[in-house]
Amino acid sequence: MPGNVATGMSRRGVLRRTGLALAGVSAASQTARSGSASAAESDAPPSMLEQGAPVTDNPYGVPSVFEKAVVRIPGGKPPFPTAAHMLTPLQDMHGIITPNGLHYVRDHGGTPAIDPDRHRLLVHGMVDRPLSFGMDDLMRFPSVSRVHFLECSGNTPLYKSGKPEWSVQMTHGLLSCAEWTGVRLADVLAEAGLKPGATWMLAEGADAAAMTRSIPVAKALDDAILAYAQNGERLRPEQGYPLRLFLPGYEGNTSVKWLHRLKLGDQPFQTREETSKYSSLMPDGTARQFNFTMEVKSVITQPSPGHGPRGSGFCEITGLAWSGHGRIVRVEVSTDNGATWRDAVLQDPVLSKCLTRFRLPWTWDGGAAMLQSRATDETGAVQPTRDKLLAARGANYFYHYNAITTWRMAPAGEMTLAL
Ligand SMILES: Nc1nc2c(c(=O)[nH]1)N[C@H]1C(S)=C(S)[C@@H](COP(=O)(O)O)O[C@H]1N2
Ligand SMILES: [Mo]
Repeated sequence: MPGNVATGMSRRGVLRRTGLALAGVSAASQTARSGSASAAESDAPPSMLEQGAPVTDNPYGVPSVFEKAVVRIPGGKPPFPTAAHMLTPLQDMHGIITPNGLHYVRDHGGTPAIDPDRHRLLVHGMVDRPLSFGMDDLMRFPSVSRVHFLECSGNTPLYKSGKPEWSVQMTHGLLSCAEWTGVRLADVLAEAGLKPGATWMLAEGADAAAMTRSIPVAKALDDAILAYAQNGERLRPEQGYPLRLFLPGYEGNTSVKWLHRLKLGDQPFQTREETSKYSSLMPDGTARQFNFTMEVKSVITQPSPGHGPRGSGFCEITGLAWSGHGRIVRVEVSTDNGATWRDAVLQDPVLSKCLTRFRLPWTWDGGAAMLQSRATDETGAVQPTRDKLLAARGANYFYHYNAITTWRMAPAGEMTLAL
C-alpha cells in the first residue's frame, strides 16, 4: 500500500499510539470494533489519531497551510507602490472559476476602503432625471448573476520580447473569471431616462486614480452589470467594493471599480485613459482608440514553465480559452510547434465571454516538444500566430496581444517560453 514507507508508521506503532495493546486483541475483534478492516488494521494516518482543529477557530475559512505557494505575485516593479498589478496563478487553477483571494488586481491608485452605507452612484448628464443611488437603492433592482472572464488589455506583454523563464502566471496572469452578481445597468438607466442622442457614457471610479472611461451606450444597454458581488460574496475591496461596473468581454480597464458616477453625453469624453493610455500605436503612426473587445485567445496552463511533467509518460495537456465576442467553439493543441494539431475536449460549461477549460490526453515520449493551443470563437475568429499578429500591428503596439503561446519542452522536461 503506498504511504507505508512515506508515513514510516508501523502497525505496532499505530496500536501503541491509540493505546491498544497488540497482545490479546484478535484481528477479528479489531475488525468488529472499527466496522471494517480500516484504522487499526491498516496504517492509520496521524490525522485519524487525534482531534482536528476546532472549526469555530475559522469563522472565515482560508486555504490549507499546504497551499501557501498558490498566491498572486506582482507583475514587475510598479512606477509607484499603489499603481501595481498582481497576477493570478493560472498554473494552479482548476476548472474555470478564480477564487476571490486570487483574482488578479490592477490598481492605478491603490485600493480605497469605502463604507457601503455612504457610497453613492450619481447618474447625470443627458438624462431626464439626474439621480443619486445609495447601495440599498441599487440592490432593490432585480439581480442577475453571470459567469464572465475579466482580462486586462495589457495582459501578455509579448509584442517586443519576453523572458524564457516567464511562467504562465507572468505572461497571462492578468486574467480571471468569476460569477458576477449585480443589477442590469439598462434598468438603472431606464430609471433616469436617456435623452435622445445620448450615445456615450462616462464611468468614474471613487479611487485616488479617479479612473474614467467613455463607454458606448449601446454596450451599457446590452449586457453591462453594476456588480456588487463576486462568487457568492460581496466584492473584495480590490475588485471595487462596494460597486463596480462590469462590461462582459471588454478590456478590463473599462470595468470601472468603486463606481460612483455615470455621465451621459453625445460623444466620447476623451479621458487620459483613452487617449494617452489604452490606445494603440499602429505601424502607420496613427493611434487606434476605443479597442474595447478582447479577442479570441487561449493558453496551456499545465504543463507550463516551472510546472513541467515529472517524467515521461501520460501527461494531460490542459488550459483556458476565451473570447470577448462570445463562446469558444474549438481549441486545437499542437505538440510539434504547429506542424500538426489535435482537437482538445472543451469541458462543460462552455459559456459566452467566459473562460472555457480544455483538455487533451497526451503521452510525452521524453523528447523535445513545442506545445501550443489555438482557439476559435463562435464568430469564426481564430487565434493568430505571433508572426501574423506582429505583421498586422507592428512592434509598437502594446495592448490586446492574443497570439498563440509556445511552451518549449526540453528532453529533461524543463519548460520555457518560446517566441
Ligand atoms: N476605479 C478604478 N477602476 C479600475 C481600475 C483602477 O485602477 N481604478 N483599474 C482598471 C484596470 S486597468 C483593470 S484591468 C481592471 C482590473 O480589475 P480587477 O483589479 O478587479 O482585476 O479594473 C479596471 N478598473
Ligand atoms: Mo488593465
